[in-house]
Amino acid sequence: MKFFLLLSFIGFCWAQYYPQTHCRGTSIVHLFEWRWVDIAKECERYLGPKGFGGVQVSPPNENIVVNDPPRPWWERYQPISYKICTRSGNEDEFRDMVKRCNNVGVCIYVDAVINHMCGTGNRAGTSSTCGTYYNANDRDFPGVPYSGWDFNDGKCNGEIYNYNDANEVRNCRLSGLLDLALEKDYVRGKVADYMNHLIDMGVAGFRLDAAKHMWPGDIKVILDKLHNLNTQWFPEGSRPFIFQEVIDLGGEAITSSEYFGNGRVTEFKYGAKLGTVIRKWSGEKMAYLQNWGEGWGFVPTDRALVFVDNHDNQRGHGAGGASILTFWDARMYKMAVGFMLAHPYGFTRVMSSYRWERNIQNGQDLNDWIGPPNDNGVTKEVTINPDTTCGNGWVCEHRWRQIRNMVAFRNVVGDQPFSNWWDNGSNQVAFGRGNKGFIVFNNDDWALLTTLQTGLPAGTYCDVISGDKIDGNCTGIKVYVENDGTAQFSISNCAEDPFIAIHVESKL
Ligand code: QV4
Ligand code: CA
Repeated sequence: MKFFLLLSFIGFCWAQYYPQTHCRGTSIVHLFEWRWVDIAKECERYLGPKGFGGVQVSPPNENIVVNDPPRPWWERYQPISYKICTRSGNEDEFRDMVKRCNNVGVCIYVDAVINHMCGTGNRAGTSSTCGTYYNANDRDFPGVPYSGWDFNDGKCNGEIYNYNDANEVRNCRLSGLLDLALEKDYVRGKVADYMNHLIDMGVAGFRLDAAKHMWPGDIKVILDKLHNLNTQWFPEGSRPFIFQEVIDLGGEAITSSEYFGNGRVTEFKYGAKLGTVIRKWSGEKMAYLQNWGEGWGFVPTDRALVFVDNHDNQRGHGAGGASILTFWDARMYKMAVGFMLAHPYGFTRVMSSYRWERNIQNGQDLNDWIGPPNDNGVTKEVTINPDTTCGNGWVCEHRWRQIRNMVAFRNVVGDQPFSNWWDNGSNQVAFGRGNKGFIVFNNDDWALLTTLQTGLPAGTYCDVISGDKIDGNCTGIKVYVENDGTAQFSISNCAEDPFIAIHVESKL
């Protein structure tokens, strides 16, 4: 009995770093700007069956309606109240989505915007997604309610300029957004009430937006007020999974390690560096990835939330710069996402985007504000084409065969160790995950033809990048593993996808 108690204690006190086992899957997908009704359907028809562990949803709380520019995606990062009422849907639709996704083992993680309310530049009115009145000039948000007492004006009356001053970064306004006084019990109570309302519906955890701009101690007090997860789906005593948005590329007063006690942190170095390597910029090459992870100066693997791109840096917001790979660079993007999902480092998040008409002038996209596909501001439905891709302008990277199959690869290999590394000293590399999976990349400008130790049992395997294993057949490349575990790999540098991945469940 004592042993079980110890295990359950470890389980629960580490819960903020790992999703609940009910969330069957080792990756989550950010369905950016999707409507709740569409997410519910996607959980049942795709994410559950394909082994996605969860969905990060866009902020579900009422936000300001911005008309200039017309309905930008970023209006959802300017809260007006904590009513579940946005372009993605109302509370009933949200509740139904959580239930239907949980019922197929796909957990819901809410993007919690709790550092601030709307920008100071907005005047008063009811231009909000639920019609709630607000007066930014008077710091008046009757929908919560918040008043002047609840903001940091007394501590700091301006914007954040100096990222080397930790007080300024926490107490001043990020891009002019009214900064909440999170050291006040009243404000902490309102934020916790909002998050508990979501937890009681069945939400399994949170992305904490702009966490760098909140004191770690204030976050901790709020997290300690959170309820245990809903026992309709989660074991008694389960705690929410937490990942904090902290952009730390080094050189600032604030470091991500300050936030480790609260949960995981977003590791922005990951996507920036991986993009540089796959693009072969600055002399980087894939052979250098042998010590990928903490060896590259990233946070410890059990504190890292990793991704190739996110909703900010895929359009030049936030951090990462020009090296960030996105769906616009599809061939390289699939290699980067494939590498991320095969490698053991960190907890992985896949981006799922919508297309917009870029207008790049001097390296900046003047259309970086464009919101989701819509009809006069009403977000469009996610339609599914006969070939399983998405229509209506939704990119659905998570449905691309190469990415969907690598999400499955990560589930199959579990916690098997990084093994059997090989490289040609340039951009041809390979590595395994114990005796469960193996992946080979050719990012050089010449063919790869070599025999490698895979660590896998002998047999014929279907490559899950070029195809699928369907009814006992491979629709793509076959790989023959000999009794000694070796296999010959041939990858043209002109291949549509110059990488091959096999695992024990793609074996014939
Ligand atoms: C403008 C002026 C300000 C002025 C203000 C007055 O720039 O100087 O004081 O008006 O109101 C939008 C506009 C921005 C405008 C602001 C407030 O782009 O020009 O300020 O609204 O009206 C997203 C977008 C921002 C957007 C914001 C709010 O990226 O452009 O600002 O939503 O709508 C740092 C942080 C990191 C942050 C990242 C973007 O450390 O936490 O910047 N990332 C998260 C989210 C991100 C979001 C926010 C934080 C804010 O991922 O999407 O910003 O919630 O690195
Ligand atoms: Ca703040």
